[in-house]
Amino acid sequence: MKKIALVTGATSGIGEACARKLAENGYNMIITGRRTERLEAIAAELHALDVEVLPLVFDVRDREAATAAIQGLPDEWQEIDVLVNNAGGAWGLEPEYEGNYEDWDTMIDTNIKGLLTMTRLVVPGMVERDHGHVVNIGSVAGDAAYGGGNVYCATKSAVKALSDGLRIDVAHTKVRVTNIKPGLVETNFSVTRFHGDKDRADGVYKGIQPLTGADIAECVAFAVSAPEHVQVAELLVLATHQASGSVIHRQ
Ligand code: NDP
Ligand code: 8X3
Repeated sequence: MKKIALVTGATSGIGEACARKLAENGYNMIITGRRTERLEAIAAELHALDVEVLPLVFDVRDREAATAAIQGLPDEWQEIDVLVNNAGGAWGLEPEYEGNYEDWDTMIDTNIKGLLTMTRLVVPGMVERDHGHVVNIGSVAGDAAYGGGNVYCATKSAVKALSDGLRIDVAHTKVRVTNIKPGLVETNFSVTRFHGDKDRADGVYKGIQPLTGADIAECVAFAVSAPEHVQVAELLVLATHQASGSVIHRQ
C-alpha cells in the first residue's frame, strides 16, 4: 500500500515542489491551498505520476474548515504518514514601529496558528499508530531577525520552538519532526511580501542564484526517506552566496 503525504500550500513554490517530489517518490498525495483551480491543475499533473491525489481547498487560518477537511477524510486517506506544514508567507517589510496590523495578523494566523491547527488535527493519528513524520517549513529568518523582518522572523522562530516542542512531546513514539529552514528561494514569496509588486520582488533575487522550490523538496524527501531510526531534526539550507538572513553577496 502506498504511503500518504499531506502538503499544505501546495498551489505554489516550495509546497508545489514538495507535492511533486513526494508523488514522484510514490506517495499518494493530499494537497491543500485556497485556490481551487490551481489545486485542481496540480492534482491533474500529479495523477499522471500514477499516484492517487486528493485536493482539499481550505484556508489554514479557518480552524473550522481545517477540522472539517481533516475529520471528513475518506477512510482510505486517514492514515497520513507525512505532514508537510508549508502554507505561509511574509506580508510586508516595514520597520516594526511602522508595521501594518493586518499583515501582522495574517502572518501570525497563517505561519503559527495555521501550522499548529494542522499539527493538532493530524498528529494524534500518528501517535496512535506510532508512525509518522511532520516536516515544518521554517526559515533562516527564524534563526535571527533582519531589517524589516520583525514579525515574519518571529513567526519562523515560533516554527522552530513548535518543532522542538513537538519533537519532545512525541519522543516516546516513532513519530519524527523535522524543521527545514530555507534561505532565499525564488517563489511567489516576495510578490506576496510586497503585496503584488513584481518588480520589487524580482529585486530580491538580483545578482544571486537563489534556491528553487525543487531544491527544498529534495531536502524534504531526504528527511522523510531516512531510515525510521534517523530523525533529521533541522536542516538550514542557503543559497551558496548567502551566509545568513541578512548577509547576501550579490554580483
Ligand atoms: P509561495 O507564495 O510561492 O507559496 C505559499 C503557499 O502557501 C501557497 O501555496 C499558498 O496557497 C499557501 N498559503 C498561504 N496562505 C495560506 C492560507 N491562509 N491557507 C492555505 N494556504 C495558504 O511561497 P513559498 O513557496 O516560498 O512559501 C512556502 C513556505 O516556505 C512559507 O511558509 C514560507 O514562509 C517558507 N519559506 C520561504 C522561503 C522563500 O525564500 N521563498 C524561505 C524560507 C521559508 P494559496 O494561495 O492557494 O492559499
Ligand atoms: C524566507 C527567507 O530570508 O527571505 O523565509 O526571509 S528570507
